[in-house]
Amino acid sequence: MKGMQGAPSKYQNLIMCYEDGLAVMVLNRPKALNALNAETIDEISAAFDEVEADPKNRVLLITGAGDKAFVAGADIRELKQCETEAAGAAASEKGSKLFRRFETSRLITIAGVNGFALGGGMELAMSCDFRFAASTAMFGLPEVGLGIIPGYGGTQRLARLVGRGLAMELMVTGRKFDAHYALHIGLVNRVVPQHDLLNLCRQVAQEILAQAPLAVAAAKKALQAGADGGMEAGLKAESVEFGKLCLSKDMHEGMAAFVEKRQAQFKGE
Ligand code: CO8
Repeated sequence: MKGMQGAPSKYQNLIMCYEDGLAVMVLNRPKALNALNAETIDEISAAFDEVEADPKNRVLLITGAGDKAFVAGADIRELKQCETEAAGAAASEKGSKLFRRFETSRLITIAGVNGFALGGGMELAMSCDFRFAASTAMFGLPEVGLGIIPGYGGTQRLARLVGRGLAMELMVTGRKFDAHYALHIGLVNRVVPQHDLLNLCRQVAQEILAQAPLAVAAAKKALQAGADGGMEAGLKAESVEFGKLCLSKDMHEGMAAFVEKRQAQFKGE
């Protein structure tokens, strides 16, 4: 993404920026269109630990460097070396466990899809809480054309996002599709011109950051509990989380601010 390249980074394939509660993770491996090799998966994992460890960070935006690609998939040259059943299963599980953390984390994760989001790249975007896309973005799960299947949770998440029939069609044809089609099927929340994508993501992040931190995390937890365990589990989690929030200082602040007609000053307590 423009404006994000060239910053010094302790990572080989990532650039991290921190902006008052918003952490921005830029996948930056231009020679392979930001494809995910094992090193990049390890770096995403380490950077995610770093973001989560600091309570100041509440929203994580993931995007790709450059104009062309979000992430063009798992690294095919590296995957080609995967010749045993155990190695394949382990590589899949490693990425899968990492992406699952985006769903179970207290952080709200946004994918800013700025170009190709194919295979593992689309799987990464799908594991975020929601997605915005540049009008130039292209999506697809082309794995079956390589003799494999999505291995980072894509066989499960696409059906949950767009419904079983459509997910099956897209997955077994390996067909690529554009941002407008992604919007049409509900895979992304909004499509904007490439140059507006980062601003849109920042603006929505600011909207989230203005809310009570514990309430935002609790809302995500309840929604995820229902997505994972069904309606009963979700409703149970909702009540439990609601109860916990009644003990929070922020609830009292939010309601006092309403009554006193002023802006709430939340502390995340
Ligand atoms: N892996 C490795 N290198 C890649 C990848 C990739 N996924 N995608 C692009 N590159 C490299 C190209 O090889 C090329 O390098 P070089 O210049 O050295 O030849 C460079 O990036 C630029 O790419 P192109 O020249 O191909 O650019 P084009 O504009 O012509 O095409 C495309 C862009 C359409 C995105 C094309 O590059 C493409 O089709 N890429 C592959 C997309 C794909 O099939 N992705 C799925 C990969 S499999 C996967 O993601 C499985 C996930 C689950 C794994 C679980 C176990 C680990």
